[in-house]
Amino acid sequence: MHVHRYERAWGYFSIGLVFVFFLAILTAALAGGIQVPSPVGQVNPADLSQTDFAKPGLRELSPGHYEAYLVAQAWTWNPSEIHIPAGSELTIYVTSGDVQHGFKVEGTNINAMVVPGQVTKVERTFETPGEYLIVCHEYCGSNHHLMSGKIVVEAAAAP
Ligand SMILES: [Cu+2]
Repeated sequence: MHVHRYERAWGYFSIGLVFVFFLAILTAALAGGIQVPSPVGQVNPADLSQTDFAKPGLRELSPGHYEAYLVAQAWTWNPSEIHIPAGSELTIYVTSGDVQHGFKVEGTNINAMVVPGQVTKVERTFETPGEYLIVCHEYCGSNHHLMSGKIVVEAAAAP
């Protein structure tokens, strides 16, 4: 079979690109520490009262370190607002009490699935004061588009 030399060259180039992209993924995962958000625990979605999600909300672990337990439920986030001071490190545990939801925080790289029965964990340090919109990006029913919340990062008080 005759293959034109340009076609052969582009073929080799395309195969080479696959290896370049694969190396980029390996570099990001191993050297850059970029990981896909993965479930860190399991809960019974029908009875969150026996879990850490019984009282959703923000907890201060130490100065500048917070954790938040967040429950996604059609069509709200509980709590719908989280307030932290600028420069805080925030760990968010999120689960769903009903159907599958999506968890995206605008202006950040936080983007994860919220699956009933599973606990999703995301971490980030919020340096810049402002309001960060939380949206559900997985269709979860007729009022999906109304499902939003926010993380309010407050500027440190002047000394
Ligand atoms: Cu939704």
